[in-house]
Amino acid sequence: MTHASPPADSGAPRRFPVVVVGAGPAGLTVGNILRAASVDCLVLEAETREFIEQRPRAGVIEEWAVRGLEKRGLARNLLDRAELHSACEFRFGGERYRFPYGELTSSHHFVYPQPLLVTDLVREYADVRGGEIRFGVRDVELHDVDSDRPSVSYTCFETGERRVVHCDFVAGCDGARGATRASLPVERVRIARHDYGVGWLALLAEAPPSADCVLFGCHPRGFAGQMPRSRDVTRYYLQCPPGDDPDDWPEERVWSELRQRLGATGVPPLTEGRLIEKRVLDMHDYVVEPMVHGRLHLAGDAAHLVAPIAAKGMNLALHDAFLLGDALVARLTTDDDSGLAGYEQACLRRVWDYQEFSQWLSEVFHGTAAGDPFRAGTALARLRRLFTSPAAAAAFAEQYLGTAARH
Ligand code: RFL
Repeated sequence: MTHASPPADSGAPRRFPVVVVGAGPAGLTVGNILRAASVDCLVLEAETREFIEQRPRAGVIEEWAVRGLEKRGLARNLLDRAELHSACEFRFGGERYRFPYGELTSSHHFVYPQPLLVTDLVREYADVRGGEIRFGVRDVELHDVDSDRPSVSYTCFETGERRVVHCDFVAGCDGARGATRASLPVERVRIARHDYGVGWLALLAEAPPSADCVLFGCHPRGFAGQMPRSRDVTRYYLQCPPGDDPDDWPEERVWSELRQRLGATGVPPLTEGRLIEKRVLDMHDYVVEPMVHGRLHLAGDAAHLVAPIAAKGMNLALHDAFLLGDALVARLTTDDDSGLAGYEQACLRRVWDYQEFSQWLSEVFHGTAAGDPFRAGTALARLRRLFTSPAAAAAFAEQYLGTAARH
């Protein structure tokens, strides 16, 4: 919410050129870019450091995003430890079909769990580049973002006191449930939303991957997916009704469904293990416009959510963060405004491209189980086309890897 003027600060008011709200991949990347240029900034995070370093989420990072992190000195551990993937496998009609996207694009997916990336980014920001960060903050409020003297107030975790920070710019990187989006003027905001009408039971199993690549099972019982995360932990997904109760999915039921939906001629049995995460995600997307209001710039899930169907969300968050970090540095060090002026358009072109691809892929994944023979027929046609038409395969690989030269 935007408040006309900040409340009195119970301590000495501070001033930072930039306040970043949210220490996810977007916020921490912006913070690191600013610190590399010796621009001071303050990151405000609602959770503890331990919590954000362990929160399991994404795992697939596109090569252009890895190179963007590398260019900014943020990919050392990732490049040492990430697994490089160059193929995925579709299973449908009782058969398996390997899709070697690395051969088609010379580009790869890097598998590196989000908590490891966040751990690297926090360490680099706070411990190496000397960035300031407050954990456990409450009730973040933005003030006067439509003026050239914005400020941010929050309740301090340690003292319970209200603090005020004056700044030149606010980066709203506080994810899908954050507070900064509420500062956009109600009369100008447009939220474009798409509901898929399906849920995914998102699972983490304490077990080695069942295959060396991502698996997509398109089955009349519903979609199933396998995404390797590390040598000991594997993510699985099972399509389910939206709003389903995870408690209705005991371990035996989960493994039985996975075996059926990922079954195909000649495949080895799944490597089963204890389930350490089990939650239902209602699959939906949204895009918030404008992403910019005065001195507030939104980035990542705060501005746009893309269901994890095509593993794109963190990649988009990093794309925004590269653009925003570089643009803020240009503005604050050389008075060059061009990056900030073009920020929203540059973000949204890739955002809409990825949203469209997720929608396309959703039909491939879910069409077979839609209970509609027409949708099942067209879903199968899309799948077969990937393995019969080199042009269709090349187009799919480009979108799956995000390698288009222009968006
Ligand atoms: P984040 O990561 O949500 O970070 C936002 C941070 O802001 C904090 N926060 C606040 N701080 C202060 N005040 C407030 N009022 C605040 N409210 C919130 C939060 O605690 C948090 O630390 O947003 P960011 O940086 O935009 O990054 C987005 C990504 O996290 C997200 O898009 C991905 O996780 C999506 N996603 C995937 N993306 C990929 O690119 N590849 C994948 O393989 C992939 N797999 C996934 C995913 C998301 C999943 N879930 C849980 C929806 C798999 C799953 C299961």
